[in-house]
Amino acid sequence: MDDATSTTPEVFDAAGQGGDGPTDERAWSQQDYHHPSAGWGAAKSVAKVLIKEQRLFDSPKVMLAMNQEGKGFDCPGCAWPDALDGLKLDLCENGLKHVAWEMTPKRVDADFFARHTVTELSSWTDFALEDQGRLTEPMVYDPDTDHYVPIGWDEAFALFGRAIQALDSPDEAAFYTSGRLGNEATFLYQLMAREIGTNNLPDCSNMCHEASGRGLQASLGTGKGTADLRDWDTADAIFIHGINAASNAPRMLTALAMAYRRGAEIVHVNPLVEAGGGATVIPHEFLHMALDKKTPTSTLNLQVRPGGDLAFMRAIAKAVLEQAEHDPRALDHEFIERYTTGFEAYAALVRATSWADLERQSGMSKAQLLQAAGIYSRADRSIISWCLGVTQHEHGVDTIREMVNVLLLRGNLGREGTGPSPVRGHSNVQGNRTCGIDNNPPAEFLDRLAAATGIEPPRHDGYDTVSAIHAMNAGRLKVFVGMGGNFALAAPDTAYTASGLRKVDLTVQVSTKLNRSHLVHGKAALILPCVARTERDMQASGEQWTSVEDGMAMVHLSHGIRPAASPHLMSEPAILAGLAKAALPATATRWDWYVEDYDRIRDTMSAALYGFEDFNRRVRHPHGFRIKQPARELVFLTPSGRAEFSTAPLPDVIPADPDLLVLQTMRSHDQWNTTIYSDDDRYRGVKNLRTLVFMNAADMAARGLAEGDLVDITAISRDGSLRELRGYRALTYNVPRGSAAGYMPEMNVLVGIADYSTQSDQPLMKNLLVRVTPAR
Ligand SMILES: Nc1nc2c(c(=O)[nH]1)N[C@H]1C(S)=C(S)[C@@H](COP(=O)(O)OP(=O)(O)OC[C@H]3O[C@@H](n4cnc5c(=O)[nH]c(N)nc54)[C@H](O)[C@@H]3O)O[C@H]1N2
Ligand SMILES: Nc1nc2c(c(=O)[nH]1)N[C@H]1C(S)=C(S)[C@@H](COP(=O)(O)OP(=O)(O)OC[C@H]3O[C@@H](n4cnc5c(=O)[nH]c(N)nc54)[C@H](O)[C@@H]3O)O[C@H]1N2
Ligand SMILES: [Mo]
Repeated sequence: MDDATSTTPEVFDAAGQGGDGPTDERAWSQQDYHHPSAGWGAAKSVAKVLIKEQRLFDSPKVMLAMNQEGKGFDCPGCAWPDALDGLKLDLCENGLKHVAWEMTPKRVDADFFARHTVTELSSWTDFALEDQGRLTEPMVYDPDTDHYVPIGWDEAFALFGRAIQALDSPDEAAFYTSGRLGNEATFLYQLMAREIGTNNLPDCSNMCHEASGRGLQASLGTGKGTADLRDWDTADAIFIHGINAASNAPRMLTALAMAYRRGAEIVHVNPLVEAGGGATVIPHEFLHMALDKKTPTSTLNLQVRPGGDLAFMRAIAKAVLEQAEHDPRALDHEFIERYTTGFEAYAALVRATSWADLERQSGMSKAQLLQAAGIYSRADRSIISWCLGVTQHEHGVDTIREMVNVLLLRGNLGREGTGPSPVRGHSNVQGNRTCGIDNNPPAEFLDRLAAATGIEPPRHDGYDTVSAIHAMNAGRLKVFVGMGGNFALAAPDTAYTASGLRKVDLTVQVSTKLNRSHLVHGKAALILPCVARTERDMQASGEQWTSVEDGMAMVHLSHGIRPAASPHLMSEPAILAGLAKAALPATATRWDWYVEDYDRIRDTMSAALYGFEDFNRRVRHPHGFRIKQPARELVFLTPSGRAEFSTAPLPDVIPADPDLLVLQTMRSHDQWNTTIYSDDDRYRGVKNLRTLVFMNAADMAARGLAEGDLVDITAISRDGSLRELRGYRALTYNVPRGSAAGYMPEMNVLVGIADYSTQSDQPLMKNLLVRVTPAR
């Protein structure tokens, strides 16, 4: 990086705030990006990664095995579903980069750890840490020498077992899940936690789509979206809120381009005009690829005020209700009558909300709002989809319920081409929740689990991500297990999270690559390396497969095809069995028996989990199977037995102090959550710079800032505490006045632990109140 200084507080010793990319002497630059998304820019970027990871030769074979029905592995890149015709080269630049990252020939072995102390590694960038390659054998932290040293698997398990048995209460242990974990391992993981006696199961969903689950559950009685890929292929109008599709769900672009060709309306609602709101070259259309021929992926881009999506949706509802005064077809009266409750109260609320308030809170003119409403009312079938731009706000749950309200008005549910459609993040994050990762599990789930497994699960709630961090800091958490992920960097309030992790007696990280969470560790610490998604998993009965659930509730098998990165790796289910047996000497669960043959885990899951009946047979179908969505069949598991209109007050999302900006933290094109591939952000035209803040030209001018000036960013937390990042560069960008944007995870130093939504408990990662001033 250039002269951008490090930050305060220096959370990770010499390393600054974490989340940094490769150090590079090149100067930074920024230009507008005029090319279509995907296409040759993407192809070039993939080639670079394959060359860097020395994977140009065997990659084509591996890539062709990705997302192919009935064989091959599920792309770990995102949760977008696989193409249903199974013929397409169903892959994307960022999926390929993600797989290449996993397949690197580089290794982090015992010699590596012997050469570097933890203190030394702590001064490395996060890029450099992961760039060392794959972890090869279990390691334990040695406080006398400050090195990680090798430990046998059995000894490692025994260390964990002793730590669990030494607890005063099982609730002194917490078990974090990142959304990579396959369904079978997920089931064993929650079984272990609950047999130990705790529901402390924080997960990345607590930072991601918790609001979606809660909103949909309250409105429709299901925590998932109802739309699937066929619906995306048949909708007349698709509304896309708060997703950077070209970077974070690139295979969605194909669905959007196809929708455009059939004449569907595609409305992007986002404070930024992202590349997905432009045009794309569809990668498997080789002729178009050769000619760089682009297809639009948008018919309308609307720049919403941060947090203004509820107002935007209510404006659509208001326009629909006004139209209904003279046009009986504006509302689906029959649907409302038969399937919903609360319509009158909602309609009264909407009528009572003024256009002036809706304009102000959405940040759009009435003309723009009516244009969007016109698209919605002309369409026979509409889908509304969203991602983090909606969920990581205070009013995420209310906003999602408002989206459902709007869908209900015109019966856009339970029919082809319609429905709510959250775009999930990690490739199996939805499966994790389905298979029991829930710190607040419903009683029916626990009853079925008890009946199927014979364990007595605890009935009280456990910690989620935010409460787990508090518990660590208060000395109430003694053992923390990270099943994948990078908790130290992904979680909010980096300094507070780090101090919490350091107070824990034992941290256990099950990982594929070295990351910050191995360096910010408990008094004792284990690194347990595992077999990855692309790799073969051999057990006593032969080769095993694992299943995953995509973001549209399709469950299918994933077959690793490459040899494991090291002969000393264990699979995630095998590691969990080892940990569980050590922690539970009198266990009633046949852990080894399960690991010998994952079909046995699936048989128990059939009995324990709703929607997994006959799991082993159905999952072997070429596309797997779809978990039944009752709401899709117009069966509503809500208290009223109907779809419930909500009546949330219109939130005021405009900061009272005009000097404050609303800052969102987002991903660059060249990163995967806490994994940073480079300091570039292609579609936003940025090269070699991550320590930046995008601002509106008028907000720059008001602060006397010129392009590229160094600034300090001070976040004002809800509890009044201040957090600061120094020496960032302010860049002019097309963001609404009063808002700003920068990158996660480094900006997690600005997210106060008190800054979480009271509706979803999600940290407000898209809604920080900050002051930006010229650097001191
Ligand atoms: N290549 C790649 N793919 C990924 C990931 C990755 O890091 N890299 N991460 C995966 C994960 S875990 C997830 S959860 C998803 C995340 O996918 P995204 O949700 O696309 O993630 P972000 O980069 O945080 O982008 C948030 C988007 O919301 C917009 N936004 C911010 N505030 C608002 C608002 O108030 N209203 C609206 N309408 N929009 C707003 C931002 O401008 C931005 O476009 O991607 C998954 N896929
Ligand atoms: N400020 C801010 N913070 C955010 C967000 C934001 O938008 N803004 N987004 C949030 C969201 S949506 C999410 S989902 C979280 C992500 O949080 P996490 O899921 O905790 O983080 P990742 O960066 O995805 O985890 C990367 C690590 O996972 C490990 N890993 C990779 N593959 C495997 C595997 O197959 N098995 C195992 N056991 N380990 C593996 C590797 O060691 C790698 O270093 O971050 C959240 N944090
Ligand atoms: Mo996520």
